[in-house]
Amino acid sequence: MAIGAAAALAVAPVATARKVPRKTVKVGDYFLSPGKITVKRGTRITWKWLNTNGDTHDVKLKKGPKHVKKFHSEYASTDYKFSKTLTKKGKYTVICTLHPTQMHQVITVK
Ligand SMILES: [Cu+2]
Repeated sequence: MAIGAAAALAVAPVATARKVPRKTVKVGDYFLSPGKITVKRGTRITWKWLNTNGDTHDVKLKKGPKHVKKFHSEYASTDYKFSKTLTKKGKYTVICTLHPTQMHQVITVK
């Protein structure tokens, strides 16, 4: 079954086999890394909390393109992930609300 499915995928036209672009961002003690990124429209961003963190962090959309709904993760220290697909072009400023001066990030969606 799995082999058959793989074979079917292999012969499918490239256009239908296109995957959602993904990007992983690290959430560490007092940093979001990378701090500045540019991605394609429709990219699914996953913020991944490092397992070495001692402090609690969150991820919040502070400012985004017009009509983009603000998002806010849970508060977590380790072992947590939060994902969002960015479908509108523009600039997204993301912060940790507990450490906004150290932990901020600008994502440009093209
Ligand atoms: Cu923080």
